Amino acid sequence: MSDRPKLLLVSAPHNFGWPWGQGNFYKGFYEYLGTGYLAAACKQAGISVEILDAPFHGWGPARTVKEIKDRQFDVLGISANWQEFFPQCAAMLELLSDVKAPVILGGHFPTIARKELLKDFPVLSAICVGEGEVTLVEAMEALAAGRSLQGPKTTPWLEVPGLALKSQETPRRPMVTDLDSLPFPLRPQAEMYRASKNPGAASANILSSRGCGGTCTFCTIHAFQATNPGPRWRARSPENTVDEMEALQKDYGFTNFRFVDEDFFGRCDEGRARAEAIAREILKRGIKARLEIYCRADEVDPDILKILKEAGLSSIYLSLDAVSESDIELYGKGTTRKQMVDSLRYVMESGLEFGYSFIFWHPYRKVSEIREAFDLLEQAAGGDAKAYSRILKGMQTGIISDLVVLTGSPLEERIRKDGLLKGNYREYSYNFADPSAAMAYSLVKGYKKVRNTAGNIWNSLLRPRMKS
Ligand code: B12
Ligand code: SF4
Repeated sequence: MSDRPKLLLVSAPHNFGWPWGQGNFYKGFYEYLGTGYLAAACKQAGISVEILDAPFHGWGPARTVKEIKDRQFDVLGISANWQEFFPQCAAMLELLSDVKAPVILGGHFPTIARKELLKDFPVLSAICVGEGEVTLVEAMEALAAGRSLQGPKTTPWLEVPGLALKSQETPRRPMVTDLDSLPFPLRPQAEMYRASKNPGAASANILSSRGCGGTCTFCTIHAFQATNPGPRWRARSPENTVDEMEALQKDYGFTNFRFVDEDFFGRCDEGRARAEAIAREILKRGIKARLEIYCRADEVDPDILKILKEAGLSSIYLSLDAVSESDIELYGKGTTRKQMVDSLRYVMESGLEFGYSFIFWHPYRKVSEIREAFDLLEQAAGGDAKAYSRILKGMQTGIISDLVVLTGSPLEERIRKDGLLKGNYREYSYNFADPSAAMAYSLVKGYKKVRNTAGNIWNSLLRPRMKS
């Protein structure tokens, strides 16, 4: 180990929607900010750090491992947020089994499944429990300071809060409450995102808040938040948020900004006031920008949309999720059907581009309920055929969208209790309680498979291949 330990931060490979080796970001791929935030905190503390973003390059596990082994590092940090992508990360961890440096894994899924993952992957030295900026800096500093300590290479980490080690968990670390105190994330690929000809990719992602006040039972954001003490929703100030936008405009020329907050409005009055203040700050500084946000159906109304639109809001994504009345209860949405209908009306009347999602299939689905989703859309269209077709176009998940049972989610427990859960903590599937739902599901799924195969053939014939 050199004087100051070197950190290599890897965003684990994943194959979101298209084959490896073709440079994912060309297809409207989203920038991942987790490694950027971690690297910025390390850089600020004087720690030498390099980011390897495997999904951005379209690298699979083997290529990622080759890139890792071609580099010199004293600590390997791996980010593996998504449970659904974990098979690729698992393949990579297997191939890394001879790495001598300490390996630390972080993200939503690793935080939740830390005990099982530490047991199943001997190469892992530690898992970061929750947000990692402060923990990672302290872990790097502890290694630098504790080199003379006897015992395993991670002995100095026994003193670092926020870690799960093979032998024990260190005390929990409170969430960062003053988000303005964090340095802006490093963005090694910003230039390429901005220059992308694909409008979906040519946006800078901005994280203006963390956490969510929602209680959706299929989600694990609340479980992730609950691992460490602190408020469930925290926000950056409007000034700090707009400072970052200004810097991104000045440094790279970005004009499109995608707010990737779990919930932009925070489901509280303070969150709404902050959203308005961000809009005012943008207008005050005369920033010309196109904005995109994600939010819940119970958070939009014409007033808030008006001011955000003045500030550049061009597109909005609503998580509707619940297909039927009974889904609202099952999914713990806390949103009424009226709010769902109204939110669609408001976004349509505001003239914004919009998208929304339903989760159509789950173990308790009754085929007759599916109609309720389309009734809701018809209601939002108010009998206007043009409006209805516009609303239909906004449905981004499609009729095959199915529940992904996440480890640590309240639905995992319920489905297990009902004897319908299959698989293990890394990858669950389920049986349907109603056999006619099972049959209908396999029909739609078969159709989707055929459509995707045709789409892939079309894509691979038309899209120029990038060097992997
Ligand atoms: C960008 C994004 C994507 C991109 C990923 C692009 C990429 N380059 O990898 C894409 C579009 C591919 C994507 C896909 C999906 N996504 Co997504 N995505 C996001 C989004 C908007 C931003 C991620 C981000 O930048 N976060 C900001 C960073 C700072 O937070 P973080 O990742 O948690 O990192 C911190 C800690 O986890 C920790 N940490 C992380 N890594 C490491 C590593 C080390 C070494 C250490 C020490 C610490 C550490 O420290 C970090 C800093 O504090 C989040 C929402 C969000 N705000 O997180 C949703 C989100 C993560 N996605 C979500 C979902 C559901 C999906 C999909 C499953 C949706 C779907 N059904 O298709 C798919 C996955 C599909 C699949 N097949 O698996 C959910 C997850 C919900 C949950 N866990 O219950 C989220 C929270 C959105 C939401 N509110 O519903 N997604
Ligand atoms: S609103 Fe989104 S982030 Fe919040 S609990 Fe529901 S699904 Fe999770």
